[in-house]
Amino acid sequence: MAGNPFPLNKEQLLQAYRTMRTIREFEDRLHIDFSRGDIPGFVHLYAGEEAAGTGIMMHLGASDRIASTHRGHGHCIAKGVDPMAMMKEIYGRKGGSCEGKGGSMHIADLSKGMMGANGILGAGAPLVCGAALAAKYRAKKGGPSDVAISFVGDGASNQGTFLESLNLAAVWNLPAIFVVENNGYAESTSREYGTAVDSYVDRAAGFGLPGVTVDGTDFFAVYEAAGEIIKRAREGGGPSLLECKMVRFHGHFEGDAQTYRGAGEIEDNRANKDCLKKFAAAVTGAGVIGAAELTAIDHEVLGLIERAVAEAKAAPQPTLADLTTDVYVKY
Ligand SMILES: Cc1ncc(C[n+]2csc(CCOP(=O)(O)OP(=O)(O)O)c2C)c(N)n1
Ligand SMILES: [Mg+2]
Repeated sequence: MAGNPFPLNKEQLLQAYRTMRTIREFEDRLHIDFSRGDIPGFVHLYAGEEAAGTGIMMHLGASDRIASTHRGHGHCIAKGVDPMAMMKEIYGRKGGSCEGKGGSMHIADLSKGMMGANGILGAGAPLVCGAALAAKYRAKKGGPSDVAISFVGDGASNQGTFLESLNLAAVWNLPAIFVVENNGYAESTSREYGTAVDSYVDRAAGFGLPGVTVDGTDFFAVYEAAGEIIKRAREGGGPSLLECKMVRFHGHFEGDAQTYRGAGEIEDNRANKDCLKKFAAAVTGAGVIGAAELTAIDHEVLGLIERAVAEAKAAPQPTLADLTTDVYVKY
């Protein structure tokens, strides 16, 4: 057996792969089921971006908090939200993460530190300042040194809420991290059309925050950069920004004809920028994990997603009486 050149042991590497594969299968299944008309509402898929959410969340526990985006399924799964309950939620059924009343863009599970997906761009960042302030206060009183992480897309990074949050986090020296998931598009608009600076590190510097840019399709690059900035935040070193450059495999939303994509772009993304393929090649190439072990996980995950869909389809819809529950207090 060759030595392990990775910063994670074998069990952790398998866990990382299982998480990324679960996100991918979950998303690919939603793609199919949405096209059949089985799923109500709007769905935005995270497929292709799995390494970012997974590489970051591997450093977090349940009491660390995150705020997600409209493209939130991957963040939820990586943060430990039950995919069975998520599938029911997306199908709008009882037993879903929010009892089927939120749907894809409102999945939340506070028991896992998942404060919510969010249909409003940039809305998670101020929430994360609040969560980070609470964490800082608790740590001062002898509690755990928790962090709070806001995910934001390249488009949403231009929202005032996001920019104000960077300033507030820096001024208050909060244990907050701002992750810009730069997939090059805001809906159909290329990043260059809407953002003047090339580097989010420069933007962070303008607010007094350290920043780092990584290849978001490389799990290990994300894992290492996130580890450093999360450790710094836990130790009182304050907020940071992490830019993950990545690609999205599907359209902006399900049903998007993607006429704005360059020739061969999607094929290139899938062939050369697939974070799962890259991860698998790295760990098998180093002789740390056998291809058969990954295949076994693939089968296990497929089974899980099959069960999730079957259970979701069999679950009842919320009733009219459910409409007025969980509005304020239960969460
Ligand atoms: C405040 C606000 N403005 C506009 C929209 C409409 N909208 C939804 S997603 C989106 C593009 C988001 O792009 P980006 O932040 O890069 O995230 P991505 O979809 O690429 O993951 C827009 C403009 C919205 N949901 N909220
Ligand atoms: Mg984007």
